[in-house]
Amino acid sequence: MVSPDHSHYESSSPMAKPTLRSKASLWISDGFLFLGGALMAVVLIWSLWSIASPSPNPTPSPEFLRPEIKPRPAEDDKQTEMNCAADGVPGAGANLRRDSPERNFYDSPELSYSIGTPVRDWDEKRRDWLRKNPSFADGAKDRIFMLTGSQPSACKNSVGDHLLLRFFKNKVDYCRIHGYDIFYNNVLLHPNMGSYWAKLPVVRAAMMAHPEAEWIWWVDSDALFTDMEFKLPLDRYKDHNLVVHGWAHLIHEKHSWTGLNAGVFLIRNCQWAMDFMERWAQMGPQTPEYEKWGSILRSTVPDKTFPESDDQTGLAYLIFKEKERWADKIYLEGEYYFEGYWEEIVRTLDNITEKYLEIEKRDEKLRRRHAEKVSDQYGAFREEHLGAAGYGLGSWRRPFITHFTGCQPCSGNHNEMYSGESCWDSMRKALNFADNQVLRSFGFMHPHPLDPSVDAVPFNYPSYA
Ligand SMILES: [Mn+2]
Repeated sequence: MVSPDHSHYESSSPMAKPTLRSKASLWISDGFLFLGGALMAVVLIWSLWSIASPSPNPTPSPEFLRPEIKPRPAEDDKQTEMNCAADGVPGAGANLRRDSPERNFYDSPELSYSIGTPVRDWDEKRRDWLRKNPSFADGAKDRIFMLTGSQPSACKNSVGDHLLLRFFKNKVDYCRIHGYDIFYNNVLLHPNMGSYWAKLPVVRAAMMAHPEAEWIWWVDSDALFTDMEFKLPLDRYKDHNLVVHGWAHLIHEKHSWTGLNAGVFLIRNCQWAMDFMERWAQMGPQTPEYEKWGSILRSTVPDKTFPESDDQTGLAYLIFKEKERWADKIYLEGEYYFEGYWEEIVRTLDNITEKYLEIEKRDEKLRRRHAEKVSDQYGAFREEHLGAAGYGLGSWRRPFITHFTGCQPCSGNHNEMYSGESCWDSMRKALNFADNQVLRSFGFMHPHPLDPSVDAVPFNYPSYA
């Protein structure tokens, strides 16, 4: 996305010294180890119990130490085989080797994956498909499908493709940890919808290609997860169909195009969204109306500085101008970094690392080695310590998504208010900050935020990692 207006660049402070190993040795003593072992037993019992029991029960019985694996009712033999270890994982019982032979919307010759071809009765069509493919019904209510992508050709910037690979790897890591599917698109699904318009046809196609998903989550190629544990608060969005990072007063009162950011959004796979995508796309470069929309947007959005119609200004316009039709179903998330501006975030990462180390000093179960697959559980444990951290600007919580708006890793162009170095160093720093959260489950970490090498972290509990 093109860059929004923001404050002057200030060069980030010199990188903090490596802290991981030196800190660890200060506080791990024999006494601590002994006490740690005893506490650990208590914590382990408590934590296993809290996983197994959905309702509060102050006197856990011994069963909780033997997690029970219940076979599901057999639909066919293969599926039972897949299911028996999958209890509690949403959608893990999905049968990938069976499609219902009954006719469904995929058999309708008049339908298309392309934007510009409106779909009717999509909610019913999706429901019908799920009815006929019941192994996908479990978990369908909250199922998320992530989308991202970049241009079809090689990057002009010599390290651009490497950076895109790292940004993509970060999304794959996040999705693997949370059990989400992800698709990376690098072709133009509509030949005339390039740059920031290119995502619209991808979202439209994905809605139809993935009827099992309730939510499609677009995340720009220049955005990355800097909290690998945080999960979208989907309950909060239950009455909404589109979620973007934004501030209502900036859109409704100021008609500002920077009142939201269109580089990350969550859209429900439903008829409303089909209609909305068609409406939004009507402002795009593939239509004869493109120039007209350029002037309409420029005349109604005072801080828009360039003549072309763009997706972000178009989205803001639909919210303030066609309020009755759309705004009720659009959630402007401003509480946490649904996506956040890198220049504001990257300078806070060292302090956040310190704060999280302090939490881990206090809570042994957070230092416990565990399989990557159960990382969600440790994210929930950590959450208990983050009540005072706050969210967003000024918080010491790990920022959820850091967006390198204005840096353009692939082209190498960047907004003139930053030096190229600040962009590239900040990207490496944020990528390593995120990577450390993943690598520790594999037993390694970067010793310093800008160091590409890694050190092994001690295996034995409760050494710090
Ligand atoms: Mn972007």
